[in-house]
Amino acid sequence: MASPPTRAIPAAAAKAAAATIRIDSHLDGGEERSLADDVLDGLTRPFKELPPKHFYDARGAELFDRICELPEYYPTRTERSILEQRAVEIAEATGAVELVELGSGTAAKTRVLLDALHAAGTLKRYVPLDVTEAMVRDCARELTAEYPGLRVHGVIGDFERHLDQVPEADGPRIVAFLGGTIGNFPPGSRRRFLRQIARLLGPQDHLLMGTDLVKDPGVLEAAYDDSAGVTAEFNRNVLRVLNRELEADFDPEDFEHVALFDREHEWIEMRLRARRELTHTIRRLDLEVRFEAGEISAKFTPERLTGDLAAAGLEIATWMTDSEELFALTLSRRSDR
Ligand code: AVJ
Repeated sequence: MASPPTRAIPAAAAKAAAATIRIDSHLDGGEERSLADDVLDGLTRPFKELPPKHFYDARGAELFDRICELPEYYPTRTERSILEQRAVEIAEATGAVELVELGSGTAAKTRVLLDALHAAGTLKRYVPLDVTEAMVRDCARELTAEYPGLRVHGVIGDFERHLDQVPEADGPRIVAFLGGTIGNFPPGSRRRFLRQIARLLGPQDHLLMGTDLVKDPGVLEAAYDDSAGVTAEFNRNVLRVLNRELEADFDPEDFEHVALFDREHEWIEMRLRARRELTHTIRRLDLEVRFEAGEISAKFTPERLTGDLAAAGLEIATWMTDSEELFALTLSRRSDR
């Protein structure tokens, strides 16, 4: 296992580390426009919806970290345990010299993979892509201290807009997209996004992706409506984001959190349902809305995942799951290599 994050780094070591860290920022204020545009689109539809990325302000990110620790929310710990069991095999199968991670966050699970690649002696570079600059910088500093010789090239941006800013590969690479986040894309955008990811892959590269699997609806619904109410609070937090960023006037307590598994689409739908007839104004957008809004988290069968990957020109090389088949990690390659 990796040692805990190093806090005090001797001056000489810090200087050496600095030389191995490069960070490019591509944030340009487009994020604010994208919130306004997404809200205008999403909340004027007959079935209102908001893209999940807007749920993750500082408080949202904190609440999501708490979700990951909940007894009902199995995806995080299950994915981690699959990674722990298969990391050595992944390192061997890919021979990767670099790891690109989309939505890297604190890179908590990534360390399992970096350990294996480092031990295999192939690892040269880590390329985290994330919107939160402070997280990319902290994690670059920690990882260069933990893994001697590792270079970190951080890309600060939105993985839906800045994939083309990922540097050219330095050798065989793994592009990791963990956490089941692919499930937050509706089917058409999901395939479009997988196609963009596929463009980052050369013939010798792999996509390592985590996907939550279809299972007993009771288990799924509990994972998205926990008894401690943390997921409800996470969902309602988006209303605080709208209040702050777009001068809206929502009282989060007016809304109840609902999580339902839609068997036909095979996704969890999280909704905010107004407890009574309410009309709200979003001042910055000059918009009045009557409310029920939500987001989705799709669950996969092997068939659906194979189909989505095929539409992006990818095929599964290795399918990895836990003993209860709750969650899957897949290594995929270009089908035309
Ligand atoms: C981090 C996006 C994968 O869909 O399971 C969890 C987000 N939202 N509970 C998921 C989430 C409410 C999570 N992802």
